[in-house]
Amino acid sequence: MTDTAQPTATKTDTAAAFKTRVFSGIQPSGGLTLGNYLGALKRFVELQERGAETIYCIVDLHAITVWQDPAALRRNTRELAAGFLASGIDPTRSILFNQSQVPGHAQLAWIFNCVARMGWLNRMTQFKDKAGKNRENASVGLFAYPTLMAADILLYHATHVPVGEDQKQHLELTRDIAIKFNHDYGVDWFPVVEPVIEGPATRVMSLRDGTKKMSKSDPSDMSRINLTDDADTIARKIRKARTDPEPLPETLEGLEGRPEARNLVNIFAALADITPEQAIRQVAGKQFSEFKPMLAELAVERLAPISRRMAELMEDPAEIDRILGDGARRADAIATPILEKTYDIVGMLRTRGD
Ligand code: AQP
Repeated sequence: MTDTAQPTATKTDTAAAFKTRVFSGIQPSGGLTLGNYLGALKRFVELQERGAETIYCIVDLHAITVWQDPAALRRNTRELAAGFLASGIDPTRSILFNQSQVPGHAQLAWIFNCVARMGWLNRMTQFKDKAGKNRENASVGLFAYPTLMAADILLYHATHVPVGEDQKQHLELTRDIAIKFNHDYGVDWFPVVEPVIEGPATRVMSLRDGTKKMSKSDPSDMSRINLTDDADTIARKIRKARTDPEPLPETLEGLEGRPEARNLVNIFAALADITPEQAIRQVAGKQFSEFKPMLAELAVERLAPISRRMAELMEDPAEIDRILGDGARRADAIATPILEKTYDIVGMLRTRGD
């Protein structure tokens, strides 16, 4: 994606010319983490500010691929919406909505279930990680998760998808589905999407294990910083973050084989809006006893206004619902003609006339 988010090269085809349209989503499967903020939300706001057409989705249909308590799902959906808004998403400039309010996602996903191959899905590492040893007992939805994700993106003819490193494989599958659909039906209909994986925090790691992704569903709350954590909790989690006994090195190469140290330096860089190279120059030679309080102070400074704003927004759930409903109507207006054309390409009769 270019800095100015200018329209990319256009291909005229059966649809309108493809232009830059950004789509991304986050699951309401628990509270937001620092990983979600740095790897996703902060970047979503940057794209909005660059003037791209931005569509952001709270992917509740994805969340239920593992069990969600219904009351918790409703609360988490509103809280995630509050997280988007508090981070700087402006619902008049971006479209913000929850996935289940636009039926086209599930409808297009079914078509893609018939395009994607079992072998492709069998290779998805996220399914293997999430299903663990209990594969036989995983939901069919968890297995088919990537086809729904492809539908989310292609339902809008999105061209650019900002995600963290963990979603790269799913994005490649989305490209494969678009290419196979276009090939099978002899059309040039779905765009081949570009992942936008940029910045120092495309993979924020657990504070307890620098080889594992920071995740909202990790059983240990100490492994992550939640956007709702207060200043004391953030400082305590950073103080207790696993590290090694060596001081910080002079260069990034010196972080080789030190995943926990590397993670904290990357987090520092992302929060300070500097590169990891600049970050290591600032903290070179410091012991963790000195670096961790610096990091905690910066994290609190950056996150406290967001968490305060989220709490204020959560006091008015009706307003959040209104914003999501309005976003869903606007998203649906883009999605419906694309879905209808797709049905037509596939050969489904459309005779209701409404
Ligand atoms: N640790 C991370 N570092 C960088 N980016 C991250 N993202 C998630 N964790 C990190 C990015 O956040 C977006 C939304 O992710 P998601 O909630 O839809 O699903 P996920 O990647 O599975 O996130 P979690 O926190 O691990 O959720 P659970 O625990 O429910 O599975 C994506 O762009 C993702 O890359």
